[in-house]
Amino acid sequence: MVRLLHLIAPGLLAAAASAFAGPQSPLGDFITGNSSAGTTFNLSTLAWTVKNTNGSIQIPASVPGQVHLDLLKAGIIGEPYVEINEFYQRWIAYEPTWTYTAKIQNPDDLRSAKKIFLRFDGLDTACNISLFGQHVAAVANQFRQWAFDVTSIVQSPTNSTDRNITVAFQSPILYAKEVRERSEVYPPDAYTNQSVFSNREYIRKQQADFGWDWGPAFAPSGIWKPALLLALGSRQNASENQKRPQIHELNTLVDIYRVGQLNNIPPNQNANWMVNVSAEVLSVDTFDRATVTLSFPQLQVTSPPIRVAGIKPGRNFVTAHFEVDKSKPHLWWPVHMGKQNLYDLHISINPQPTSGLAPMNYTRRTAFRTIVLNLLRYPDALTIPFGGPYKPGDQFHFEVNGVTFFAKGANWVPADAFYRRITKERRRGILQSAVDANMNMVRVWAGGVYEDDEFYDLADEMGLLLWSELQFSISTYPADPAFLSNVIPEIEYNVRRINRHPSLALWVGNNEMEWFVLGLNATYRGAYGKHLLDEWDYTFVQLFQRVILSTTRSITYLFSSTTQGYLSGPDPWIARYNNKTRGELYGSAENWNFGIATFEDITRFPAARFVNEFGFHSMPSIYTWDEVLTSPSDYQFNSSVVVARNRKPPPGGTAWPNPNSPNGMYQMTQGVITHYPVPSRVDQRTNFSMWCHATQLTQAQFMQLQIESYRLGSGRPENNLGALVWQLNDIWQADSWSGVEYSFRWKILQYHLRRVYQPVIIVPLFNTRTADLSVYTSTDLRSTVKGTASLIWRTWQNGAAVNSSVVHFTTRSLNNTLLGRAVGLSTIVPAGYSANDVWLQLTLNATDASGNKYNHENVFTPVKLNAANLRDPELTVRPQRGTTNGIVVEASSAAAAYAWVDHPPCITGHFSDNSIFVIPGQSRILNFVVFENTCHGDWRQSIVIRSVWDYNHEGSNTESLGHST
Ligand code: BMA
Repeated sequence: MVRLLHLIAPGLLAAAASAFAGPQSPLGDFITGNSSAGTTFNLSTLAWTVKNTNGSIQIPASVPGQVHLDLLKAGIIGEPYVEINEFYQRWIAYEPTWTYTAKIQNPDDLRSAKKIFLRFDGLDTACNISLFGQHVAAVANQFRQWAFDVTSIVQSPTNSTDRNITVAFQSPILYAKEVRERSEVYPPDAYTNQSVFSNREYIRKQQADFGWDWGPAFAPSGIWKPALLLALGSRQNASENQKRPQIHELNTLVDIYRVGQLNNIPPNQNANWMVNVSAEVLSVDTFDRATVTLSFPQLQVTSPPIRVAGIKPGRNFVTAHFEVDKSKPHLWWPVHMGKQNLYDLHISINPQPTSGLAPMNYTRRTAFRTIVLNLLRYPDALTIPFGGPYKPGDQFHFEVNGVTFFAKGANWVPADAFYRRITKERRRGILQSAVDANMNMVRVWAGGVYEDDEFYDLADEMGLLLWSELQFSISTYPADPAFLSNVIPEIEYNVRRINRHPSLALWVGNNEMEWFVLGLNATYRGAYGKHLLDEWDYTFVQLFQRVILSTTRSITYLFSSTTQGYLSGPDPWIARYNNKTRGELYGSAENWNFGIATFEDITRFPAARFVNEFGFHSMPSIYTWDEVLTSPSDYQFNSSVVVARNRKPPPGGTAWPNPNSPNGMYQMTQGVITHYPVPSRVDQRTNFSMWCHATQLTQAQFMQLQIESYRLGSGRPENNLGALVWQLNDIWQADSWSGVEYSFRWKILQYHLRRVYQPVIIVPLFNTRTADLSVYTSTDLRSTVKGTASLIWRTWQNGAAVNSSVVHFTTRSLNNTLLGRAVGLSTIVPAGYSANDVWLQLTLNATDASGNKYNHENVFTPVKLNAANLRDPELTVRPQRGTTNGIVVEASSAAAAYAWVDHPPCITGHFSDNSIFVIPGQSRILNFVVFENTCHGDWRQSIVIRSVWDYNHEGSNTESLGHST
């Protein structure tokens, strides 16, 4: 078979690509000067309107913006997230055309420029652009930046009256369908996983816009990123020309690596640094003696002027590199491993030295670090620095600055279905929630967008590593020239843009597609199955790898998120697929088990090098529901509004409400009734709240159990060095796998993650099949820790200690220590006590080699809490005197299981701890870490407290749950 796709040589495509990129320039009306922006006209300052196909709707519009948000502002629609508005608002995505128009008031000001370009940092998605009545371009890729030479249109308009700029968006749903229908080479039975609307794989648009198994389907359109008109140079005279910028920066790759470094391979940490800069610029003229000067003012390091190849009119890559002595910069480290040293890199491009033309100067913040995902085979003769003995096979772990570490984290999904309303504070709040939960890594999952620089900047500052993905997710994607020639510039643009950020940890080709395509390969078998796999291999393993590896030297490329990794490499890297040797271990794993009866079975957890997805869904809190439910009758676990928002499993089509919801609701219900007293409160609202809480407790316990097991994996033959929970955040207010709700409120999970991701932990690992309880310590610190652990059996009745022991331990880096073991409940539980009456409190205090102190607390309940003889703990909470954010939690009569405090909605942030066991006589002080406080008066007057006891007992102070303000 002739494979059309081989006709495309990546290098050629790269050269022909018209993707332009760039961190946002200082914007404003006709800013003149020697800025990197040149003379720019910010199109967002125009009076835009947007209208539907027949003009029956015509309203003011925002640029950047999205049509749903314009309609909301104009009062045409209500808040899309409220009740079932998502369903009522589907027509917006089906509307054939949304046309954005604005009049450019002052075109005469542009007449003197030598060249005029129209620059869009993002258009979502398929649209026709015209200016002054003339066609400029038709484009269809949300993730690219565009720049068009419109000099002749502006300076010699054919239409004497039309002074409009117009961007007409086609319905993304109709566009995707059309592309599919006219396709000749695409898989005829391409399978779109997860979505409500079909054919998402045919449009380069956020894939979750078409619906996902935790989110709505709005498929918004709009000019979603800034838009500029650029006037470069002057046609008038030489002296005028000297004042006007000759070049304009679109996007700059900053690639800092150790001299001799190759992608995917741990570099020599003693080598000097190479700083490679490649600026993508627009130029008005030919400049054949241009120079670039690079400097780090904070380091007092400056390169000599570096001659660059001739710059031509139009689009150019200006590339220069210089070496920085290894002793000069301080390294950038992830959080908890060291400081986040960041440096400004000054870039000066001098188009024509001695000509009097002004150089273009700008700054990019960056850092010095190496980060590698080590996928190489374990050496045969193993000297084991940590853990072991190893299971042979391939490695799968990150090394930052040559240091191997355990990646602790979660998966990021789009923080709103409408990108334009994701504020910096929202991003900061969620990323800070990751850091505060002791995570060091977040996976930017492949069904959203390539996040922008603000997102990576925050992560750079916080020391959060970002496992980043190309935006392709579980489907079969076209591989024909038209598709690939649109996608390669998309990848180049984003890889170049993001590369300067030290938080960038990895590029992965897509979400879960190795598994998906191997499945198709097995289903179809024969020639067609082979075709699908070959085509995928060509695109994601070979082509994208070449694109990324020819763009950056500092980052690892992995072709799929969950994978068996590479069979061989590095030149070229070849995928392993099913080419495995028995007894060996490769790649990363996921764990998806929704069978409640078995999910505590630790023997079913994957023994893998790295587990990059595992999760269970739960309800958000009542406070988050309050944002979108409007009728008291909605406040029931199975009310139609609540069920309609459940997307697990997804509908797999436009059927509404989701016909598969009962399945997901059943799983959550089973999780609750299998483990806890069944919530049965008289007040409907309180009962709903208890149910939501109980689903969260199910989720939190299940995740904690897995992470404990994966962390112990660092000292076992699988040498597990990563656990990323599915998922960190939410796109809207609904049940999902998240640890942080849309309202920022931490679910129970997030508090349990904060504990289980601590550097030194104590783990009661219980095998439900054999009733084997083994208590371990484990650490991911770089040094050995020493300490003591105390194990105290207590009663539910009054929390009294009935048996206790103290164990001294030493635990090596990335390793475990077995403190004790007992088999069989009758042996485990202290003599004379029933398993239903007691629980085990485990605490540790440890010190590392530098004298830093650590502690951790855990519990083991020998029976499920619905079988435990719980008593009313008579919980109380009060403000801690002399503080503004401290509270005191006390149990006056019995031990409280998973005591939980809720803060009012007027304050965001999280408590220092929550979901804790409280013992009579031992008050617990919790501090609130405030993100934002808009409460009137002391917010602590409105705290609500509960524990598992309250699920099915009246009389506590929880009746008014959520009503506080
Ligand atoms: C994983 C993800 C997502 C999905 C999640 C929950 O596989 O990659 O596609 O939302 O599972 O089903």
